[in-house]
Amino acid sequence: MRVFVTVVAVSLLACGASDSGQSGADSGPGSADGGALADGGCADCGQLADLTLFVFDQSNKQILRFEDGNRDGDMMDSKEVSVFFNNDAGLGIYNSQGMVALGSRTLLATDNLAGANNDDSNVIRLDDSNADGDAFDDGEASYWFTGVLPAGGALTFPVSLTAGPDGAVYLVQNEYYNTEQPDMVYRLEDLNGDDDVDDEGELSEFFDITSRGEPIPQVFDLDFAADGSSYAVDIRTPEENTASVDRISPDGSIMTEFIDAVGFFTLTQDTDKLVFPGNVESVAYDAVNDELIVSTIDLRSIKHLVALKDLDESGAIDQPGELRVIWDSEAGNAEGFLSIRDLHWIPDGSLLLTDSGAGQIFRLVDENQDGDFNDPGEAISLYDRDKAADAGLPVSGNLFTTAVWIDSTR
Ligand SMILES: [Ca+2]
Ligand SMILES: [Ca+2]
Ligand SMILES: [Ca+2]
Ligand SMILES: [Ca+2]
Repeated sequence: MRVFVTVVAVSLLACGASDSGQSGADSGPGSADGGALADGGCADCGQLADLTLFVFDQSNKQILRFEDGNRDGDMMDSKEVSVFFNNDAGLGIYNSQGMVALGSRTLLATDNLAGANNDDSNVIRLDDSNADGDAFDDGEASYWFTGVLPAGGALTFPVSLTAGPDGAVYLVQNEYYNTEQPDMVYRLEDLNGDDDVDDEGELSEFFDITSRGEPIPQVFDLDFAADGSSYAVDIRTPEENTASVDRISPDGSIMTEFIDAVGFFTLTQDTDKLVFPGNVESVAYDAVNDELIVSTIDLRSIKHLVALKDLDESGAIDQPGELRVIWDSEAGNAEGFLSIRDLHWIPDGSLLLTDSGAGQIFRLVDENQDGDFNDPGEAISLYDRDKAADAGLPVSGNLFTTAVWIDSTR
């Protein structure tokens, strides 16, 4: 049985500081002023105020911004969705696979194949300083990281961008398509506050994924726990059922396997919900329960969310009771659900799911507090592209990487 605790104050990690206005007076990721949350659990179901989402729409090469302006529990009302940035503007955004929100109107976004010739990879900083819902105005878009690497050469294929608990931002470079550069986790921090990381000491190598040897882990998502450990989705060769979640130590010295596909299957205790992961997709750290939430795509096309907690501190998920299935797409009442592209934990205990294929965003809330999100009414639709046109909102294509900013709750 999972019991949500009352949250008095939580370090919001990648999420936000208390910032009641919409002025862009933002704090950085992991900022010390954290943010005080009211009662967690169901008192706030569907009413998480000041939740801002940025989602990359891969089909239309644009970033959409979502907010629940009228506080009715969805992001489907007038002016609640806007085109924040696209590939028509100067710097452009062609394909983002990693974004970090620095505020309700400030965003870092990786771009593969950026620019007029779609040839450079970088990280851009978008700041809607005039608060008109986009970053198209003068001075609102700039390079945060131009892509020049410390060991020479340039960034080629960033696949993830994550805020760490130390205030730095971590970028995963995955050379899936060539071997020009090593696969690497880079640490980026704007030490001098000039809104870029191109100054001395602002960029360093955190973990060399290539150093793990063959088969080189194919990392496509990364999230941090409070102790500085980071957890990576490693898809390697799904056809051989070798998908795993890997753990990088807080000092970046070693990567070990946290759980593999066999572990997912053998440690599923509820035989009605056996997990046969053909792939793992996204990870999110739950700071209240100190556990890792992982999304998997089953060989039977069922999607699962699994909660992992290393109870005996062996460094791996290897005991019964260390794995719980908390949602699955068969039982989970998420109408029309097709595919998980991104997963975020919210400090009131809810989870955000970005459904790529169907163009939907769900918020999962454990209304009856029975430890899962499978009960009626527990999958709340925040956005549904099939209904967006009727509401006069931008109609998305395939929704991709998602960044979350949280100001406060009522
Ligand atoms: Ca609304
Ligand atoms: Ca603007
Ligand atoms: Ca700087
Ligand atoms: Ca439930």
